[in-house]
Amino acid sequence: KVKPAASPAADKPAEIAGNISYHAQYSPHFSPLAFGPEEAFYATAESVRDHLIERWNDTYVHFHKTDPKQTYYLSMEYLQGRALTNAVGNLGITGAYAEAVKKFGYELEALVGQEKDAALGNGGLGRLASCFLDSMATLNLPAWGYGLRYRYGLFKQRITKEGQEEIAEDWLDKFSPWEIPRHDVVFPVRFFGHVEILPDGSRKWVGGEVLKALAYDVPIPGYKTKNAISLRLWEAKATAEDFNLFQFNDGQYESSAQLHARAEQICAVLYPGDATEEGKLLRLKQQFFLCSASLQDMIARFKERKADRVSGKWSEFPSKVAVQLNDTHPTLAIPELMRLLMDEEGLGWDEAWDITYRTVSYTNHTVLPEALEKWSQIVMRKLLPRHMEIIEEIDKRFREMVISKHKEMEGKIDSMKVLDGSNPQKPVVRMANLCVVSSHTVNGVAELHSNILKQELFADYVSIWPNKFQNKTNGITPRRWLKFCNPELSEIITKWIKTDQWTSDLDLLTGLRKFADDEKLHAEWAAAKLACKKRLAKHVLDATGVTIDPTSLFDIQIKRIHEYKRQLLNILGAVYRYKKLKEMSAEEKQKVTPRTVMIGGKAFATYTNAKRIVKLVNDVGAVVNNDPEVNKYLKVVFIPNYNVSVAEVLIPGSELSQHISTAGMEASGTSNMKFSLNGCVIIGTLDGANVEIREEVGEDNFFLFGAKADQVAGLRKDRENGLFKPDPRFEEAKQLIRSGAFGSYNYEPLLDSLEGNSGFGRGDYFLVGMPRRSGTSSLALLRERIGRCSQHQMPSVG
Ligand code: DL6
Repeated sequence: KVKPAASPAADKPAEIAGNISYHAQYSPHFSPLAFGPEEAFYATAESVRDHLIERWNDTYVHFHKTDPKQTYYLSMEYLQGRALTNAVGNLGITGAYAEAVKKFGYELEALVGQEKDAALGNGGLGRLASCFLDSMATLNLPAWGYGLRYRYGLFKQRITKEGQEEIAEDWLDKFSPWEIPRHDVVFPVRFFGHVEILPDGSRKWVGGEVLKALAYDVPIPGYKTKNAISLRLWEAKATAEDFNLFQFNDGQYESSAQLHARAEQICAVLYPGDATEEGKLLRLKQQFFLCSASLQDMIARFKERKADRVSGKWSEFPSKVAVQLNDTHPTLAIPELMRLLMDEEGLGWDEAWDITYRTVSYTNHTVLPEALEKWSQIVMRKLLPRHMEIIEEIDKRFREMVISKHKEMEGKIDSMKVLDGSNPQKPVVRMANLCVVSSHTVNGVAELHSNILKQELFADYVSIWPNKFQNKTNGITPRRWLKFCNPELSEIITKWIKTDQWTSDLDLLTGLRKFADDEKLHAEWAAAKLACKKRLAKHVLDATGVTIDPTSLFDIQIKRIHEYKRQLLNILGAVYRYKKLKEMSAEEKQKVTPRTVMIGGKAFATYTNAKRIVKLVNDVGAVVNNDPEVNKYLKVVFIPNYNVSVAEVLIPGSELSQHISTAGMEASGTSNMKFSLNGCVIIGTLDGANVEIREEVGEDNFFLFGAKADQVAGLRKDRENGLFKPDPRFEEAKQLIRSGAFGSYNYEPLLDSLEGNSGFGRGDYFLVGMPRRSGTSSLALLRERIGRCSQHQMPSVG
């Protein structure tokens, strides 16, 4: 055996530079004569990957020997963002690499900017998955993530005169230096076909089409530890046998490679449009593909870790394997584990069920009815006939159990059961119900949300399983979201509390309390904020061409565009502010705090109202920013193509951030945590994790806004009963838009959704026009606090 040469000593920039040079020559993807920033980035990343691979291999061997219980996180989404800064930061080699790349005439930051975001996710749910991986690696946990290797990530958002345009995001345009194709890790995944009953009475799923799942591993390094875990992403492949050479030679090029084309579709994009039957089928295929490949892999590892572990040891499975379902998207893991245990490993129903139940847990991330997945039983039976049988059996046994053991709940069975046939034309499988019935633990993602689950959405199940439901408030990694993205503030914190241990123990930040009134700290803090604001202003100029004033108040709302998140309320507020500025005398304007309102986020391609909101923000910005009478006091900027890297620039530069969802609708939110960590003040409703953030930062440091969750139903009723008296400011803002002040685009449908009986059939379902019950207003408090925190005077314009 020849021992391979070790990767360069992590603390020797000269050795590192040699290794980068080695990669430029011997892992060539470009002409060896070129070494521009792009080539330098790839060679540097490959050099860093050498360190990762060593740790990642050692970690695998370690856990192979110690055979602990391993957590597997199953998620359709991972919003990884860029990896270089995080990798060198977690490995503690940032300085050495910065020095090494200088030898080629580069700054490390410039190379970092060459990396494409891995945007294999949509929003908070995907970023949470990525934060969990980082944290689990840092906590030395034996954990893996499983996902899909989408060819195109979440679309790139381009803003044109028409509004948002979606373009395929080509994160694999060249290649990803972080992934390792695992040609030794391949599993078959079947679709369609039929179920055969074998002579011994057992069942077997046969026929249909069989694709291969090929693993790509992305090593995830922990911070200040050697633990490096895996994010295993599956790619769908067809084989040479599926290629019809005869047809090809006969000129029938398309039909000769049909299965290859179908394989490519599976991992082509994240969340393909599901308005058509084909789209729905493709999404279901994606979900099953992830579940089947991942479970086969887990079972293979379970067997591999103890070679003598044969079928007699299946009862050990739940003490070695924990499967966490990230929302309902990977629900098919439940019937697939049952199928693998029964049909492939020969276990009986009871044993397979006991193992499955003790292995699987489910995290709920939403109470929005339209986001609670329901799959057509007809489609499910066609695509996954054996799984449909298993789901039917789970449903039947659940109903029998309720009748025999919880007679008092019999009247509730209809809403609790898994299969809903109330519309015989369109019978569906309720995925959340399947998860609750089949998981040993169910959690919500913030205290308020978990309480809503227990008291409303899943209340009936609580009487059957009182201990099944838990809360696990979301979290974020303080490395990416403070240490690496805001080095200025991080250094100040470390200096004042005299330790950098806060990077893995955030409670240590309370050490700053005793300096709360120290002017020197305030001055340093303000200087750091200004530096971040200048960086943000440069980003805005580069991305939009709009110049913003870094001394103005930076007021930011960045998140997926959705009516419940109420970006519409925010922009109506900006419209009103604009109108009042127009009415002011020059003298009055002098008293106004200049403000830059920034809104960013992607609207799902088929979500028309969300796209109208994007268009409105852009149209308002175009007028306000070019109006010489007001643009010293107000700018409105739509930040295009919001993604992880953009967030890393925006959040450190924020002073006020908006988390104003209709109470009860935002399960948690995680950007609220990132903003708070970066010294930004939140204006928010008592929703999701806002509630807990407010408890931590104190009421005086949080601008409370709007109705509470338990008032929302009453407010909607009031509206329905005609008891809504519109706030004149709300009416003025709508009127100004209707007047054509922001262009001739037809905003009527959007404004209509705030009135009468449009939208969900109940006008202004999200309570944009009726954000709070009359009475207490936090506006006065808000004015006072903004005035204090930003040293600016608040405008008197609402
Ligand atoms: O739990 C992560 C994240 C929460 O922070 C957000 O509040 C929540 O909206 C999001 N949920 C989803 C699921 N679908 N929807 N809507 O993305 O999860």
